[in-house]
Amino acid sequence: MTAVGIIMGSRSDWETMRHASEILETLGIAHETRVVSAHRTPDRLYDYAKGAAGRGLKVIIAGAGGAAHLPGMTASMTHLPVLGVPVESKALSGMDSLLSIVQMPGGIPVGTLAIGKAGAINAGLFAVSILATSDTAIAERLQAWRQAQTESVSEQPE
Ligand code: RP5
Repeated sequence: MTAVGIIMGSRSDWETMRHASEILETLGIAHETRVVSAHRTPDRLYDYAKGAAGRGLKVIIAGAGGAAHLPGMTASMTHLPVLGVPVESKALSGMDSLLSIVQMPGGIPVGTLAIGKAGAINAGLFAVSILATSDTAIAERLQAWRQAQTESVSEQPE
């Protein structure tokens, strides 16, 4: 069953959000990817957020840039954990995206990651951590991945 939904405000966000998809792929987590814009396709957003839990999704990763309302609006319509990825915008280098996503009013949380690629990777890993709390096989795969990462770090700079 698909466990994680990755949504993004525009196809132009894919270059960033594909990194979330890739880490989920690496760790064997079934996921889906969709373009869902808070501003341009509000009805699609409503349907996606309202239907997510019922379809069996466990976590939603939402990436958006600029006036990035997608993660917050998604969180307002589902009890599932929503992880927000601020996409690096051209005009303000993603500071607009970051502040739009991170400054949620009390009551509707969005777990906000870093701007850009690092945030997308970590959103994927965070989603895996959430799933791992109730799935031993996923926890073992995540621990093995972390161990491999540790072992790949050389002590020598060259
Ligand atoms: C946001 O506007 C999207 O998330 C994207 O980051 C930004 C620009 O979108 P495009 O004009 O490239 O479609 O809604």
